[in-house]
Amino acid sequence: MLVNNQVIISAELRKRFADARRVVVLTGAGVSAESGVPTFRGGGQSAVWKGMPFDKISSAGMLERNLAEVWEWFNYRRELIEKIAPNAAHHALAGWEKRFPDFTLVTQNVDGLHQAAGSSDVLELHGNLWRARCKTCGMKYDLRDKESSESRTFICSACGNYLRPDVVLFGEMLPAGVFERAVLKARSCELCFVVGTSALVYPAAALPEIAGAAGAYTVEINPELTPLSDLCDEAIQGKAGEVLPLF
Ligand code: BJW
Ligand code: ZN
Repeated sequence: MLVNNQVIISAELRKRFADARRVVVLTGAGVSAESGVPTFRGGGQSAVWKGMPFDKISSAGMLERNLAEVWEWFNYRRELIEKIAPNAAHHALAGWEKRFPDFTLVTQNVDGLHQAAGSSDVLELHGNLWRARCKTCGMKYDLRDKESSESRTFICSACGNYLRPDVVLFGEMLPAGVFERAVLKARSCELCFVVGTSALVYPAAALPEIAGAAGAYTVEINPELTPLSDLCDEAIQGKAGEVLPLF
């Protein structure tokens, strides 16, 4: 609810928040926007890298056509995110993990900022750009680790084949078991928040609908309306870093 341009949390939502035990939160790029991480579609324009829209450069096809270019795009983003800190939204959600007996944070973000804010159990649907994995044997590498990040070749030390960013590109399957775990939690939660996502990318965008269909009270937090706004019980139009700390 907006009163004089100020977000007011409804009495109904306050009560549900106070009583809830099982809570699911789905986040998207908008949660990191106030930290300075560019969104994909949020500004009304697609993110572009060297003239290529992000859905082309972040695609399974591009990985096959030009792995070096994909690495350049992810190296650029890691350099950007390295200088960035979590914001009030990340910190509020890290606090919720301690507050609720059964709390599940599901993110589409690959930036690692939820963990940097102190969230310890994050279901990452689209992977993490701080990890690489071998295209052949699947071995994972931590790119924060000096040795891996200094390796300019991005070659697997176990089998000698190429590494790729450990993220989920368009047209690729999500990591085994992660979405399934999120669906189980969505089906049994009482309260489901969907924060800072355009809700266009599937299967992630289905989670709030799954929660709502199973009886959860659903709440969207986003300055813009999305395809989910009308389906949620409440759509709070505001920035994540301003709204989440109000709870
Ligand atoms: C703020 C704010 C502030 C701004 N506070 N808010 C069913 C129907 C149709 C298509 C499909 C379907 N099922 C699957 C598909 C295909 C495809 C898909 O969904 N396509 C649609 C786009 C049409 N999905 C897939 O390919 C997925 N794989 C899959 O389903 O496998 C099975 C399969 C395979 C093949 C065929 C069919 C099925 C994989 C999806 C992987 C997505 N990957 C990316 C890139 C990750 C790597 C990288 O980082 O480069 O993930 S795409 C990109 O979008 C990224 C994001 O995680 C994802 C979602 O974006 P998000 O987070 O919503 O960001 P934005 O920018 O879109 O929105 C930001 C929002 O924030 C806006 O609303 C702002 O208003 C708001 N905001 N400031 C709060 N301060
Ligand atoms: Zn390997």
